[in-house]
Amino acid sequence: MRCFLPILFAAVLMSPSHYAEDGYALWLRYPRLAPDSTSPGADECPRFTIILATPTGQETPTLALAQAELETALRHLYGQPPLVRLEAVDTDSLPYALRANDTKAREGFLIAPFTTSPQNNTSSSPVLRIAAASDTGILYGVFALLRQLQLSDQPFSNIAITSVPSIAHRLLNHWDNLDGFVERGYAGNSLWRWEELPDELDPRYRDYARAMASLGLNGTVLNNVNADARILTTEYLLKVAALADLFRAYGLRVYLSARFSAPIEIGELHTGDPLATEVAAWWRAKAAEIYALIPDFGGFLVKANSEGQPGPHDYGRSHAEGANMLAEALAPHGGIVIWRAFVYSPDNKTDRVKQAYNEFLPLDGNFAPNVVLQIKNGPLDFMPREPFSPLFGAMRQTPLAAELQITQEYLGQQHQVAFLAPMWKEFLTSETYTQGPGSTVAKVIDGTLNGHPLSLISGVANTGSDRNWTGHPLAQANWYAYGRLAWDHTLTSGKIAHEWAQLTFRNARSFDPETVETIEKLLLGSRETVVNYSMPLGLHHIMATAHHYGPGPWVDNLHRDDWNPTYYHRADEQGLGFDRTATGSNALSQYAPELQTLWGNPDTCPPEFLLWFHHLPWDYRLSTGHTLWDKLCLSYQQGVEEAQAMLSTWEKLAGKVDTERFTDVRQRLARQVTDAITWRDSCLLYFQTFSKRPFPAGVEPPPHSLSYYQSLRPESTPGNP
Ligand code: BDP
Repeated sequence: MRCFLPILFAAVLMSPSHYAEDGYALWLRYPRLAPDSTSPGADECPRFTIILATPTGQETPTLALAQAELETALRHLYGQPPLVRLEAVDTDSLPYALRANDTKAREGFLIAPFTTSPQNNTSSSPVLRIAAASDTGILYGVFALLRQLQLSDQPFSNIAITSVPSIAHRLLNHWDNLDGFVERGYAGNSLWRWEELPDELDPRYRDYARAMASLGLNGTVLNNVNADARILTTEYLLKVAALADLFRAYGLRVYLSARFSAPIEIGELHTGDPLATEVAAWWRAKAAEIYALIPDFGGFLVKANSEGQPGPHDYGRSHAEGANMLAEALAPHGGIVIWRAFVYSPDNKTDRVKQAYNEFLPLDGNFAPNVVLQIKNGPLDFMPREPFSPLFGAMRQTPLAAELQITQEYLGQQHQVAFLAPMWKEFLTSETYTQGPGSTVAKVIDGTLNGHPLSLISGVANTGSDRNWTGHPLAQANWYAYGRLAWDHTLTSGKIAHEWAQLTFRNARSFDPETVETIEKLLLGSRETVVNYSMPLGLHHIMATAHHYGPGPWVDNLHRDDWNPTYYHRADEQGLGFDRTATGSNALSQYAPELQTLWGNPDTCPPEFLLWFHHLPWDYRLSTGHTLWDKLCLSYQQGVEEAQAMLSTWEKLAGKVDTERFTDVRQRLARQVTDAITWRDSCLLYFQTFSKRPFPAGVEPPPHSLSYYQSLRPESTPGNP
């Protein structure tokens, strides 16, 4: 061990986390590990050799980043930088999965012990080879290797991984405005300093791109879906190009949210009609201008005719006509249009959750091949729990992308822990039954079920200018989980939680696997806890107005009926819940017959969707033997108790987690307990005005009256536009 001490000292000085654990380093902390004990001469500082093999074998900016990452990481992990060699590989010798001529194969990688020509291995230390059909594949392979080294006690020389992403386009969507405000952002301001660009480049842009590459995320939409047309002016495009230039080597492509009325607002046209020749010509010219500046520009994300945004309906045209006009402008350059399906109209009295299906299903087959329809996971709006949007099972001829919300708009924002992998897995593994059992949502999105080469997933970012990127230190786990699932949707929540906890909290000098296990368990139960104390049993949209933080089940005075919580819970003296069966809105009819049968009968409907699909009497008896009223009360109570348990679990980690992050998380968990109690007491007192029943045993009586809870106003609510 003699050579480790001075190197350790140097490593600490250079470590990305030498500031104390402020969270900036994310899951890329590279703490010192013990040397690979199985390597010959381990206690003499093993010097690993890593071969990076691409078809050309030539140095590129991406390969330079890959080498630098290996050097920094291994110096920190083992006290020795590796020997890195570039080599050419014959593509035909790569595994079949890496040879296909598509994005997924190109971005895949192979990591294997190098055994073919031992004579080339002049040292006795281990040699690994990372091979890929592209240099981006190599960079992803490097991050996978570094992750693996920190996770397993596998000797370096045994690591063998072949991996190809499930989905071709893996994006973050930033809801960032040009003035730095982040809509539904709870971690400070935008990362993009538009006023400084293009001349000044914040070093943080590189750290962002590196974090994205470490997860295999390959696209970023820089601006809010409620778009400002100015992003498409030459002045802003130059700024966008500066970011794109910087992100390119990390395999990260830039996309922009485009405002449909931009030709009027910044182009001096009098119309934005997609069928007007001058409008199509304007977009063609705009696309040409963009690609001249940003040759690998990804494409446009569009929110049209939704919540006041302009769109093709303004001219009596369909969503397909609008999307196809933009698609035609981008097609010659290889760009795509990501058209959002989050539409519902103020004049439409149909159950809001049915509207997107009604709007888009008739258009199936009418979209250009470079259009992908981006659909939120549920048919309403990122609630703590929703069934999957029925469009995923219905639109077979259009590539469908999932939009997930990483930022916790409805799940406690920056104050509460809600690890979202279990929610996303629930969605991805949902059966659509389109082609019988096994027709999961994941297979729709990855393009395999309906045979679409274009596949895409988007996550609404939870990043911001806060030093730790995500506000709540544990919310980093959601950025991580999103990236890992976008790469491989078959990963389990447990594995992802374990990886993240170990990479983020491992401290080699006092490594305690129990700490990692405790954090992992806390994460895994956290989303269900939030559901229990806020919207259990399929309740939805009963949050406070505008800022969406905390309870507001009593709200009934908003100018749009379908923004009112009372529209959704439908509490009355008879009972609670939204009847979406044939006797109600019949939203159920938008799902496959198998699901209609299962969900249509309250006795077989899973309890978590009960009040989503049914209006049930207060005395309705659940399979657990409880009445609906008692079960509702007990669910809220359970949520509170689980929040309290999370706090006491965390408190046991005192001294095991660094003080900075320990204290920050402890404070937020204490706040979460208070918030959970407020949710429980507000909702139960309010629903009790209808049920007129006492609280069952075990439910703590609220200390205040309903009017007290109705008068509460949070002090400051970031992210509210
Ligand atoms: C809602 C948000 C709103 C977004 C909208 C959207 O409250 O800020 O603009 O979704 O996705 O959840 O377009």
